[in-house]
Amino acid sequence: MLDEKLEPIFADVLRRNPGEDEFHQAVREVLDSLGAVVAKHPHYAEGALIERICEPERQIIFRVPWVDDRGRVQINRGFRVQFNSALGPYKGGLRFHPSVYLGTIKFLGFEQTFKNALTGMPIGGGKGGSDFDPKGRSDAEVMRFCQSLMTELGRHLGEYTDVPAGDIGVGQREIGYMFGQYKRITNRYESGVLTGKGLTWGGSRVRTEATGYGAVYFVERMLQQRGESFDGRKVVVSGAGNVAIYTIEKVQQLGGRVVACSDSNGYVVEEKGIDLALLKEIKERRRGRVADYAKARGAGAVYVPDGRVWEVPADIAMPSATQNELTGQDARTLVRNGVRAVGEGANMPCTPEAVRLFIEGNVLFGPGKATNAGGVATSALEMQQNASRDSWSFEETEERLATIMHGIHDRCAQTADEYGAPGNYVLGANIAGFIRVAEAMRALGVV
Ligand code: NDP
Ligand code: 2IT
Repeated sequence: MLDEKLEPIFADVLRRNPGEDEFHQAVREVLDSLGAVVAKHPHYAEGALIERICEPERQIIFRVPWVDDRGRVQINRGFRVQFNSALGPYKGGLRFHPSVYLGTIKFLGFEQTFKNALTGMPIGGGKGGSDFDPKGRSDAEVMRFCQSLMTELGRHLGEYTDVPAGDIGVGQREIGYMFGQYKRITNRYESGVLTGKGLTWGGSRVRTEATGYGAVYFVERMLQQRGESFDGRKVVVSGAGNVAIYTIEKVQQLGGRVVACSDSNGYVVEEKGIDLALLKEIKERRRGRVADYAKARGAGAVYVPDGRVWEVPADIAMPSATQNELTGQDARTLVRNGVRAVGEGANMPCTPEAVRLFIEGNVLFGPGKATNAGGVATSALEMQQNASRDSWSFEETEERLATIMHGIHDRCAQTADEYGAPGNYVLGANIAGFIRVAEAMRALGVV
């Protein structure tokens, strides 16, 4: 049940944003946590502050025409939702996936606003992307698409205005093509306009690893609260992209054994542990599939097409693929198999029912907006290096990332304690993120 002050706000969100289920879900989860805040501090419900937080500052939708390798004209739709700039320039990734529509980008931009606030860094929230499907496209096609997208998007960006990065389907290759086009259009080497750049052209060390590493740091800190660690633990990771790969890497460094990972076609399970060097070779260099990995491994690995990776028994689960990939049914299976901790590497991968089952089952649960904040935090470190024309070592940058993740963990834990829900990181993250954004918005007036 929503607080009676928040009920009409949510009703309005439903009415004004029809058909955007993921956006409704993300807003609902935050509003569910805010009842305790408006009860304790009624001023946060004044001045339509919460209504304003739920309404993006600007939503941009545009046509992206490009020519494929056979000379045919293709049309995609581009989006940028500039959600909230109270704390700094809009900051958040671009997602290229055929499922992308306005509701996807709005839910991600909304989540990003609170996530970015939690990092304590001066970044507002935004998100963008396209329904373009990079799978099976040549480098040249990807380049032409990225250039066309940036020709239109570029006018809305700037290092003090809006700073995109990668997300699903967008990695260093795409950031490179977009940065090149932005540089050409503006005739400026404005490094700080995009993050996730390559090391020779303004990128930061550790940005590639940051989301996965950060998620593992967060879960490690949660485990420490119960006197536990990754050492000797069995871990299941979903996805096999950027976040999944560097989650696996850090888990292995901490002595854990990752026994399964997946993509949208199926999962691979390997009791001895995933061979990360081979997985990287197949995913990062050959742009192959998890099935190719399983085939290359032979007898030790079992590939399960169309299966649910959460069937594999694990002590720790790290969903790192996409939204709503872990359902109530999956949560029941995981709890039955004795899962002790779940850390969301992806954005909103667990359905509301799954989240409820984990919390009720006393499973340590790290929500995405806290657990996966290491990516955007390291993007903010990249902006910092660009602004000072500096470049830090791997060790220094990773140290900063670890400190930031521990800070986020502790802020969420303390806030949960303060609001009488010890150990509830969902409540802690939503409230701590909200208060930071809300304080800035109050100070800046009705804008
Ligand atoms: P990638 O594109 O590198 O990898 C995505 C992975 O998830 C792939 O294995 C992909 O499989 C799988 N996947 C994507 N969509 C679906 C789907 N509809 N069903 C099943 N599997 C799917 O993306 P990232 O690793 O960067 O992103 C993963 C998640 O992490 C996303 O939720 C993203 O928003 C979040 N995130 C990313 C950050 C970053 O810095 N990159 C930062 C914070 C959060 P397939 O190849 O079959 O599509
Ligand atoms: O969801 C996310 O936090 C990201 N995709 C990273 C955003 C960023 O600006 O680095």
